Amino acid sequence: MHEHNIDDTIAAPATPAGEGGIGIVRISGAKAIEIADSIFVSKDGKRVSDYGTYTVHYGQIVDIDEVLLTVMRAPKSYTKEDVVEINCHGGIQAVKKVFDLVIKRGARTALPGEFTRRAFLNGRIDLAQAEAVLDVIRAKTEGSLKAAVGQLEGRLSKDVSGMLDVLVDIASGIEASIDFPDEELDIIKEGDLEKKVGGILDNMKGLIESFSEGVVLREGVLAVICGKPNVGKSSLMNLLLKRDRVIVTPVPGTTRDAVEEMISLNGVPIRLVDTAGIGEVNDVLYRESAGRSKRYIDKADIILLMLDASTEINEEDMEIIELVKGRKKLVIMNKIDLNAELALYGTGLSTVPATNRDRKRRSDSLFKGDAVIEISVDKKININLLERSILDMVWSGKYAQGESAILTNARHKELLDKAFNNMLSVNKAVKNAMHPELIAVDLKDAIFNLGLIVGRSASDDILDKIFENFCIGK
Ligand SMILES: Nc1nc2c(ncn2[C@@H]2O[C@H](COP(=O)(O)OP(=O)(O)OP(=O)(O)O)[C@@H](O)[C@H]2O)c(=O)[nH]1
Ligand SMILES: [Mg+2]
Repeated sequence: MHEHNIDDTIAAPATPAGEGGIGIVRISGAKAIEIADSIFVSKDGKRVSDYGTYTVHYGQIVDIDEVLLTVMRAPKSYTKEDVVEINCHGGIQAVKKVFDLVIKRGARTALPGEFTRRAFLNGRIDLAQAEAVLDVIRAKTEGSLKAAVGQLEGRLSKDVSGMLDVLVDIASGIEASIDFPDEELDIIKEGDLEKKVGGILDNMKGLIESFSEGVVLREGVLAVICGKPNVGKSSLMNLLLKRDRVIVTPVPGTTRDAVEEMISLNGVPIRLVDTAGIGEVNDVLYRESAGRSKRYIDKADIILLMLDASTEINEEDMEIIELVKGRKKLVIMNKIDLNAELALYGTGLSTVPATNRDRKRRSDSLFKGDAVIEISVDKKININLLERSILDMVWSGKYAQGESAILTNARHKELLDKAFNNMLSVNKAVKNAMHPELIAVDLKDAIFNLGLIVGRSASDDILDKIFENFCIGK
C-alpha cells in the first residue's frame, strides 16, 4: 500500500518528460515555500517567503537554469496547501535537476494523482470532481471535454448532493418517527414522502440513462468500415480523417491491416477503423488480414457496411452482409458518381433514382431496418448526410448536449444503479406503508451508495484505486 502522509510536502514534474518549451516542477505542502526559498535566487533580491500569493518571479536555480517561480499560498491553491511551481526550460535535464534538488531539500516524490487527492482530502473538490480532472486531461474531443469540464465544475456533484440532502432529510424524519412513534410527524404523512421518493427515482433514472451517452463522450464509439475489396473503404477513411492516412489504389486488396484513428463528429469522438476488404482472395496474407477485419467487426459499436453502388450486389457482398446481419449498421452505397442517375439523385436535382428502383428494392429487403445512404467519396456527394447519419446512430436521436449532468464514469454508474435499487425498495416499503424501520434500512444504503460518488464515506482503498490511474504531477 502506498504511503499518503498528508503532512509531507510533495513534489513532481507536472509536465511530460521530453522536449518542450517549458517544464514545470510543482511543490505542495507546508514546506513548499521554505524548500523553494533554499534553492531560488531571485533577481529582485527578495526571498520566496516574502512573496504574496498568485505572484510570479524571475530568478535562478543555482547552477541549473533560469526560471519563473509561481507562488500560490494556502488555502487558495490547487491542493489548498502552499504550492510553488517552478517553470524551467523544457527538456529532460533541467526539469530533472530542479526536481532532484527539491527532493534533496526535503520534499517527497508525489504519488500518481496525489495533488488532486489532496485537493479532495482538503475539501476543495469532491471525489466526482477529482475524477473529472483525469477526464479533462484525457478528453478526446470538444464533446468529451465539455462533459468532463461540466463534471469538474460540479454539475454531477450538485445533482448528487441535492439528492443526498433530500434523502438525509427523509431519513432523519423517519428516525424521529421511530424514536417518537406516538407523535404524528410530518415526514411520513400522506403522499408527501411518496412524492419525494418518486422525484429521487426519476432523477436517478435520468442520470443512469445518460450513461450510454457519457461513455461515448469519454471513450468514443468504435465505428468499423467494412466491405469487399475496392469499394472505397480507405477512400472514406481518408476523407473523414481529412488527410491521406491510408493507401488508396484501384487494385483490390490494397489494405492489408486494420487502421484505427480518432475523428470528431460535432465534438463526438469516433474511433474510425478502415479494414482490409473481405472477399475471394486466397493467400496467407489475405487470410490474416480478413481475420483482423472480422475481429474488428466483432468489436464494433457501429458497422459502416460499404457496397459499390455502380455494380450489382454479388456473392462477396453477400458474405459480408451475412457476417454483419443483425448488427447496428449503416449501409453505405459508394461510387454513385459512376451512375448518372444516382449521381443526379445525390445532388438533389433528381429525387427518384428511376433506373435503380430494382436495386433499391433489393437493398431495401436486404437491409430491413438499417439506414441506407448513397454517396460518392470521389465527388464528395452526401458526405454531410453520411456524417449526420453516423451521429444519429450514435445517439439514436435522443441526445442533445444540454446543461444537465451526464454520467460518464463506470464507477458512478455502478453506485447509482445500487442506489436506484435501494430507492426502489424504499418506494415499495413506503407504498405498502411498512414499518419505518424497514424503510430506514434501504434509505441508509441509498445514502451510502450515493455518498460514495462524491466521496463521502470513501475508504482509502477506493481512493487508491481511483488515483492510481492519474499521472504523477497531477
Ligand atoms: N468513381 C469513384 N471511385 C471511387 C470512389 N471511392 C473510391 N473510389 C476508387 O475506388 C478505388 C478503390 O478505393 P479504396 O479506397 O482503395 O478501396 P478499399 O475499399 O479500401 O479497397 P481495399 O483496401 O482493397 O479493400 C480507388 O481507385 C478509388 O479512387 C467513388 O466514390 N467514386
Ligand atoms: Mg482499403
